[in-house]
Amino acid sequence: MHDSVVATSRFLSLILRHRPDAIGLTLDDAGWAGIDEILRLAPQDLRLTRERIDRAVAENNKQRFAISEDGTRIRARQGHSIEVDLQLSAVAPPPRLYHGTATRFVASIRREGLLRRDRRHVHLSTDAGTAATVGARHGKPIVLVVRADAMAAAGHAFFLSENGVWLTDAVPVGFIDFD
Ligand code: HQG
Repeated sequence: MHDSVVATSRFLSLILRHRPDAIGLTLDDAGWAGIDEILRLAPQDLRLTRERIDRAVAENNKQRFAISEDGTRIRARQGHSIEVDLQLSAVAPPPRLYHGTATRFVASIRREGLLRRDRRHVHLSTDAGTAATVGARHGKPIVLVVRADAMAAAGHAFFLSENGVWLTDAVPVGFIDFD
């Protein structure tokens, strides 16, 4: 992605997932914010424009953001730490899902299972390669295999974000393969 697209994407992630208050923005219950309001409140030095927002949405490597059908609002598709209701319905997961983490977290995960930590959900990928990239953000990566079919059969709900990330509340240790 181009530098200005990355800068815009980072800013949008910050205000739409974690800190809308940083610029005095308010999100609705489903995480949507008015694009004109963002343009009004964004720091001047970011030189944010409607065109830059549209480009950051279109060229985003993970399709992190969605614009409403009428073109006036924007939200993040997943990754929130603030409370939002994305209005996703529970769906049956594939048999196996993958979670990338850092080796230094493994001992704790063996004790507690996967916890959502600061986010609304535990994030899981359909392929091990994507999970390895996610894990590398935290240190030496390791990919854990989640037996999602057994979890679903045991009554755990799974959600699929609009950009293909699988979400669940927590993964008990009994459903994780560590090797
Ligand atoms: C770890 C990015 C110790 C967990 C990615 C992870 C993803 C534990 C870290 C999305 C634990 C939380 C989310 C336990 C979980 N003990 N550590 N019991 N349970 N952890 O960033 O999954 O690029 O909140 O393994 O691509 O790394 O921003 O979660 O290492 O989709 O769109 O606690 O963020 O998306 O870290 O990443 P994070 P994540 P974007």
